[in-house]
Amino acid sequence: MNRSRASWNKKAPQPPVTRMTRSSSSQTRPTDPTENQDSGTGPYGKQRRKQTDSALAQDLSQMSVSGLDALPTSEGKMSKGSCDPVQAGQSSGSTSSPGSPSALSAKSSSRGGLASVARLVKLGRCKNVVVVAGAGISTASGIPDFRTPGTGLYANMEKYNIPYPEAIFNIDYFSNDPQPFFSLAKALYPGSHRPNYIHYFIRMLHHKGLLLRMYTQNIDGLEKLCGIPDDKLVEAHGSFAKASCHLCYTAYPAEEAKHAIMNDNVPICTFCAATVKPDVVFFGEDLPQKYFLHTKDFPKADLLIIMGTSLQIEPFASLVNTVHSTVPRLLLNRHAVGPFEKVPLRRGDHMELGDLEDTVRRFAEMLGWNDEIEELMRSQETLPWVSKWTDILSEQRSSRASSWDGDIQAQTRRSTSSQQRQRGDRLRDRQQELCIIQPEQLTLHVS
Ligand code: CNA
Repeated sequence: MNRSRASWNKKAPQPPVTRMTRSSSSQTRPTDPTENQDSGTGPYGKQRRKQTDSALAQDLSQMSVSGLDALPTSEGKMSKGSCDPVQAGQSSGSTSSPGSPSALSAKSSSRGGLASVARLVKLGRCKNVVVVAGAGISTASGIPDFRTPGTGLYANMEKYNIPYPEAIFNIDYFSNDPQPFFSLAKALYPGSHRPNYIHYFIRMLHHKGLLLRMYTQNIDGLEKLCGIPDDKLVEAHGSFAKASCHLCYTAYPAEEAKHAIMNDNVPICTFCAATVKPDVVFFGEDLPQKYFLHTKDFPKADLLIIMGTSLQIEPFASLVNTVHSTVPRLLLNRHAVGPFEKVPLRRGDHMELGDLEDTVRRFAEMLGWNDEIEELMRSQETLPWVSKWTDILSEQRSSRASSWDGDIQAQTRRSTSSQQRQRGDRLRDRQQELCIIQPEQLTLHVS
């Protein structure tokens, strides 16, 4: 993973600008670059202009919001305007009155968005589906998200003894005290959780040849575990699959880092003796190079599915604004988030609010994929290597455990002058590499 210097306070530039930092949505969100685009340039625009495809025209006329009446709240957001029914409902603690502009707006979007999108897929209109996902797709696997009140990690921060929630992913804070992150890492490390129906739904999109790419913010590795191939997956916030020094970026064996962290030890860089961390992207760190695929993928997408994310982290959140303005966007979440908080919704935007697993199951039923997904889950989850995977790993760990600690300590002591020279060269190379690639880098940020 390439990194540049942290740029904490930088405002998120608009995609596809390539330098970005992690931020929350209280920051001024970049304007939707697709809003002023020629609506006829995308595949759906062309279809609409021809006005020959009545089925599609009907689908487009049904672009809808479902569940808005039932679940009108968004999360942790300041009201953006009194005419926003979501915010109005939230601030008054009640739903909109039947004749209010907000109610009319919600009504005019009517129901059936999920069915409309299912129909488009069945008509063969969506062959380049991009999925954008967040922690909400893994709560059904027993992994808490960040922001869900009560169960989210941010609501349970006192046990990590940090001054504010984001500190746990702040690289400077980590540099000073890695313990809060390591405590969290113990809970998030892949191994004890299994992919759920939602992950397998996405794999089925791939199986059907429809998945252009999945962009996930998750670090739990469940996408890979359910069989979504590497070339279809962008783990935008990194993963636990690799580890390196947080200071000089020297690679460190991921399993050894895991072993140390799980045993409440601090993995130490064999080069500069700074703390090693899993290659999870912190605020102020660059996103993986693979993230740049978005510049090609999003303009090519003919359907965008956004699942289980609060769209609060930049630059990831703004990706959803980089599909063509005529491309349908489907939000599956518990709450309206990001551009879906605006009323009226953009033409072509759909949202289905409620429990994600329930929604995805209904979506799969509409597509006629449910049996196949169930079968895929059964076959994958009962594979002998899958069920034994965690056991094998932990057996390997414990058999190597006694030698690891000694090895690592010995390695740090064994630093001969020739090794130091070699490492000096490596560091210089690394610095040069960073200088060369710096303009192309992405940095995660929080505001
Ligand atoms: P978030 O800010 O916690 O948002 C999650 C969203 O999912 C919220 O809008 C929830 O309402 C929604 N949600 C949660 N459960 C459900 C459900 N069952 N049905 C419907 N909606 C649901 O998390 P984001 O992903 O938006 O934030 C990005 C962070 C979270 C990334 O940096 C991740 O690394 C980080 N994170 C990842 C994991 C993981 O890998 N599983 C867990 C916790 C945090």
